Amino acid sequence: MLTSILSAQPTPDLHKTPSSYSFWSSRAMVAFRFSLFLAIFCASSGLAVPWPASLKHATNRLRIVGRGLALNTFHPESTYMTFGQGIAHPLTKRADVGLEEKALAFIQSHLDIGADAVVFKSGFAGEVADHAFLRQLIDGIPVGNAVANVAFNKDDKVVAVGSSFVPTTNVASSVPAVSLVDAITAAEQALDGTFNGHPPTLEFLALEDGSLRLTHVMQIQNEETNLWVEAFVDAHTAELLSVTDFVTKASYLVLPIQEEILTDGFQTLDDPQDPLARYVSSPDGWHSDGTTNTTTTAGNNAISFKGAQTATTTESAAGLVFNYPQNAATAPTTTANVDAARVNAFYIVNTIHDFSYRYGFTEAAFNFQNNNFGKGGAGNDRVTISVQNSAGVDNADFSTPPDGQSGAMRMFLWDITNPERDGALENDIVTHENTHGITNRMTGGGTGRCLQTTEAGGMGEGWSDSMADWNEKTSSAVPDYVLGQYVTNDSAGIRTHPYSTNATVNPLRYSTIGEVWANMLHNVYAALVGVHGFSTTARTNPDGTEGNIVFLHLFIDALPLQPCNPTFLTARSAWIQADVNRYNGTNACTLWNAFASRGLGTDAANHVDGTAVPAGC
Ligand SMILES: *[C@@H]1O[C@H](CO)[C@@H](O)[C@H](O)[C@H]1NC(C)=O
Ligand SMILES: *[C@@H]1O[C@H](CO)[C@@H](O)[C@H](O)[C@H]1NC(C)=O
Ligand SMILES: *[C@@H]1O[C@H](CO)[C@@H](O)[C@H](O)[C@H]1NC(C)=O
Ligand SMILES: *[C@@H]1O[C@H](CO)[C@@H](O)[C@H](O)[C@H]1NC(C)=O
Ligand SMILES: [Ca+2]
Ligand SMILES: [Zn+2]
Repeated sequence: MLTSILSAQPTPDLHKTPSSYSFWSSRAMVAFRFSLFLAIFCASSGLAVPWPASLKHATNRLRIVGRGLALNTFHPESTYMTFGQGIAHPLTKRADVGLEEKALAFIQSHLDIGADAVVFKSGFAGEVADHAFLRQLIDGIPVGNAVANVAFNKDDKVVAVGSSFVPTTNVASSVPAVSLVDAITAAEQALDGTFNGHPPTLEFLALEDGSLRLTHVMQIQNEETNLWVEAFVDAHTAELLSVTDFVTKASYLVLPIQEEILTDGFQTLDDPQDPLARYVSSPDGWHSDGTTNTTTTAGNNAISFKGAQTATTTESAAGLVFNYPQNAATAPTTTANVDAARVNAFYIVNTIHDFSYRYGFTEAAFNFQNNNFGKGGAGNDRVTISVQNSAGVDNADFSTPPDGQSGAMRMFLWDITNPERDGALENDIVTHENTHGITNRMTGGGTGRCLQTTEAGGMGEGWSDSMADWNEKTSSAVPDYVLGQYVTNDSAGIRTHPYSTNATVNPLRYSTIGEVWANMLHNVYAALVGVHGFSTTARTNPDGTEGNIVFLHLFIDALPLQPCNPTFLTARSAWIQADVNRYNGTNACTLWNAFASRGLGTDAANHVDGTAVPAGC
């Protein structure tokens, strides 16, 4: 059940013919497209309408964890404001005030709270904005799901503030009655997993009924059931109250059945590494961790191996000549094909590391590296890539624990064809998974906790598809985009519709939620390339003015700018603000028109389409 690139949905046609399932109301059907797990839960419990309150997908998520435990997690709604050219903060007039100090001062005045009610969590200075991430504090204990983010532009003005701080009228005693050991036992039993030794914390947790519970927070894993969560166990009752799910799973996807051949071929790339990466993103190259050089698919940014890291070796190549052609006629598990898979995934993840670094996913911005070369952030967290992982089939997933713990990519075999196909050989799937790591780390300050609601998690799928879409462009043409053609041997890929600027080809709008975020970004991309043209060197030169470069800057810049658990509305606002920060708002109308073309205009709200754009657009 815990899947990422697409669901393990047993009746794949269901999504494509919603009208034939009259059992569900249209709203339930929308939710069904959006959340497979939710829909299954509702079907079995006989509920026709999963969301009594229409906005719950912005604050909740029903999760099925471990061996089928259903948990409804709650994430207080974020308020979010952006300020264009910026507003002053209380310490504006003081010279040399640090990010932490001014962020704390601003949030105290903005929310009218005392200095003892907020604590700095993390922050970093980006190229065009500085970002601070804060948490609510009660009796010196942080509230795990009540957070804030403040962004400052380079004129020292506040340009964005998000907050999910909650009222503190009903707060549990801050002295635990249940020991940590007992809490861990309770979590292990409830989740059918094992505490992984990562240092536990004591945090308050805001619940939907307005109460604040004291919780022991610890990580629980179970490889067999694809479980890796942060468990929040009530420190007074030992009840499991909530989880942060680090494994990114899809929720609205289908497996189509028609088949067609993929034509893209393999190429030998000599020294594909960004030549300037040695000075910028990977100072010691791809085959060194900063102290030791390797001749294997193990380096500072990633390590790729078959199956389990402990059980199987990485790929080795004398002289770093990784020349392992795939043999398409034989099973993926044959030696030559395992070699090809390890090498390809390693190459893609390193390439993404290097170009995303140039656009702002740096050490300080919580990226994945073992050695951070003293540039900030927490190290020892290169991406682990398990190819041909046996935990699943017809899928892939990516786990994003907090900064300082490795992101874990797992690629599975796809059994639709004979011989089977390997997801590690389909670049859009590797890109999709790797992008989950980028969005989960950059939203909310490196905690891995801020794409947890149904809506934010669904948008996470959209960013991942959008990055794959971006990555495959080679000219200013913006053809319809399909993901997952190779592994499925299907020209329709694994989504319900191709991504297209043509509303006949892809009719999804804001009101249909689900996959539409990726199509909105496809339209934004097409509009920007239409205005600014296309650069063939966007991966290695982020300083160009072309539309695909502008797009990726705004994509990355908006992530730390948006609030924890963003909605379509707040994520869109973050893009508009990102454009002000970097381009002084010159693309505002281009962006507004593209978002409005799919119903996300200025008058959009509560998943009702709006096509209005600001005056002058
Ligand atoms: C690792 O290789 C790089 C060149 O790729 C070289 O500059 C560096 O000195 C080597 N480091 C060690 C420890 O051998
Ligand atoms: C892929 O689909 C085509 C067309 O349906 C079919 O001829 C071919 O055998 C399929 N390839 C595999 C490996 O299943
Ligand atoms: C949009 O797609 C439809 C269906 O493929 C096609 O008939 C139509 O010409 C397309 N419109 C444009 C503007 O390309
Ligand atoms: C930026 O845009 C604002 C209006 O939105 C304008 O007043 C200002 O002059 C612009 N700054 C630059 C450097 O173009
Ligand atoms: Ca890191
Ligand atoms: Zn995904």
